[in-house]
Parts: sequence; structure tokens; C-alpha cells
Amino acid sequence: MLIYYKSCSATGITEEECGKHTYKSVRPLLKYIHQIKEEIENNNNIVGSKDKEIKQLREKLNQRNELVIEELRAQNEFYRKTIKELTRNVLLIKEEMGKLSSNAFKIQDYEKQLEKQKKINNAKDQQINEVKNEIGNCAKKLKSCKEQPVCTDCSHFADAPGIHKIIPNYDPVDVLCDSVTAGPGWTVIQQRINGKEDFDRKWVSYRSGFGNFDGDFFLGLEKIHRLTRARPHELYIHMEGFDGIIKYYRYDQFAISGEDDQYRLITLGKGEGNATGDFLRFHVNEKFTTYDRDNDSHDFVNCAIYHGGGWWHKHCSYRYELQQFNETN
Ligand SMILES: [Ca+2]
Repeated sequence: MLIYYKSCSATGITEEECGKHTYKSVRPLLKYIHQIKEEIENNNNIVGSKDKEIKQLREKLNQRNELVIEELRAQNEFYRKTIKELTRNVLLIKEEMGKLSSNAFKIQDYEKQLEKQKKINNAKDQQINEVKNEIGNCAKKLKSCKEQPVCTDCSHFADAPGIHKIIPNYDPVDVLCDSVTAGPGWTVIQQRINGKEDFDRKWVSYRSGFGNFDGDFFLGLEKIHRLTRARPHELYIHMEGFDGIIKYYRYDQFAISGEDDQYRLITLGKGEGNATGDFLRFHVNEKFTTYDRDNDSHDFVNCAIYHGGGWWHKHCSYRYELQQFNETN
């Protein structure tokens, strides 16, 4: 006996065909299987959707990777160029450092020279300061000198006759000032009041002067020359005899030359007085003569020896004021 089993399905027809047999017992199973099949289909759909999403993400990722790679390439190129530039700069720096190194010795030499020059400059600055100080001191002295009146002759001591120091030109000279004999401010170049001084002297003695201001003296040819050269001078000759009679003669211009011209009597100017005759004028333009230096005009005689005293002798016959002091002078 053959039995044909006709399978049953969950469809309505099968249900009708198989309802009489086992359909009732397998029906839930068939439903469950059907649900499983639907779920599997749904899951397959979901998987397909996920695969599609994964594919899209992969494409995005690939695109992103390509961008990153491109950016990295660009950066790599930039760094490569930068490294190349830096390398070139390093070479240049090395080259410059080499030059600097070679110049370092020169710089050291320059620094040594500069240090030496600084010392020289400091020394010069010190010298300049010393000179400035000296100039300042000189300026103070000059100002002090300007503020002090320079007494060039006895006129500055008209109210205080006596011994004073005057500066006729540049060297000071001690002189005896007289404001009684002929008025104020006269300089005494010769004085004979007691006969104690010997006037029969050598040339050097007449040149330098001799005697004392409180007695007989001669101021000296060199000083008289400096006085009369510095400014115009008058000459006043005052003579008082042992009988008390006073004679005088006054000349308005008196000057003698220097030693190189033997202290020649250059001029007397105009003269006037109560003495007998203008005896001194005879001697104008004569050189000074002493017993050891004959400058007079006498061809055979030294008048200083003849008369016993220095003078501007022309001949030996005229009286003068430097011969030996006796009761006839
Ligand atoms: Ca002579």
C-alpha cells in the first residue's frame, strides 16, 4: 500500500487541504517560520542599507584621505623648499662666519689701536686741561695786572715823594721821586749833596748806576735811557752853592740813546733858567765818556781823565755836573 504525503503550507488552500490532518498542530510553526522569513528579509534589507552606507562612508573616507594626502604632499613640498632655503642660508652664514673669523684678528688689532689712541687722547686731554688751567691762571693774573695801575714814572707818587718802584717799560726800577725841588712828580737821576760818593768811575759803574738815594748817587745810564725812551721827559738841573744861592736850568725835552750808541745825549729841547748860560747844550749829540772809555770829540785827550768824572764830553773846556765835588761846583 502506497501512501502519498501531500505537504501542507500555511496558505489558505493548504489549510483547507491539510486542515483535516496535522495542519492544526503545525500551523503555529508555519506562522513562526513565515515570521522568521520576513525578519530575515527585513534583516537582509537592513544589511543592504548598511552596506550601502558603509560604501558611502568608505568613499567619503577615501576622498578625505586623498585630500589629506594632497595636503601632506603640499606641506612636504613646502618643507622641502624651506629646508633647501635654510641649507643655503646656513652655507651663507658659514661663509660670513668665516669672513668674520678672519676679520676678528683685524678687529682685535683695531681694538688695541683704539685703546692706545684712547690713552693718547686722555694724556692730551690732561695736557689740554693743564693748559686751560694755566690760561685761566694767566687770565686771572692779567685781570689782576689790569686792575692794578702801572706806575710808569714818579708822577704817580706826586703826593708821596721818596723811594718807589716804577715800571717805565717792562722791567721795574727803583727810583727817588721828588716833589719839592721843581714841583710834583720828578725822578731824580743824579744827586750830590754831601760829596761822599766818588764820581770818577768806570763805564760799567756809570752804566749801572752807583751811590745811595739818601746821599750822592747816579741813577745809571741804562735806566735813564729806558726812562727817556719810554715817554718824553724834561730835565731840571738844580744847583745850590755853599753860599746858599740856588741856580737852575730847565729843558723841555731830554733823552739819551742806548749803550749801542754809547748813551749819546740825543736832545734837550728848549731850555730856560737863571744859571749863567745854556752850558749843557754844548754837549748835545755827544756820546758818554768815562776814564776807561774815550768817546769824546777831543782828538788827543780823554776829557773824563782830564776832569775826573764821566760826562757827554765834546771838548774838555766846559763845566759839567759829574766832575769831582768841591766848593766850586
Ligand atoms: Ca778823546
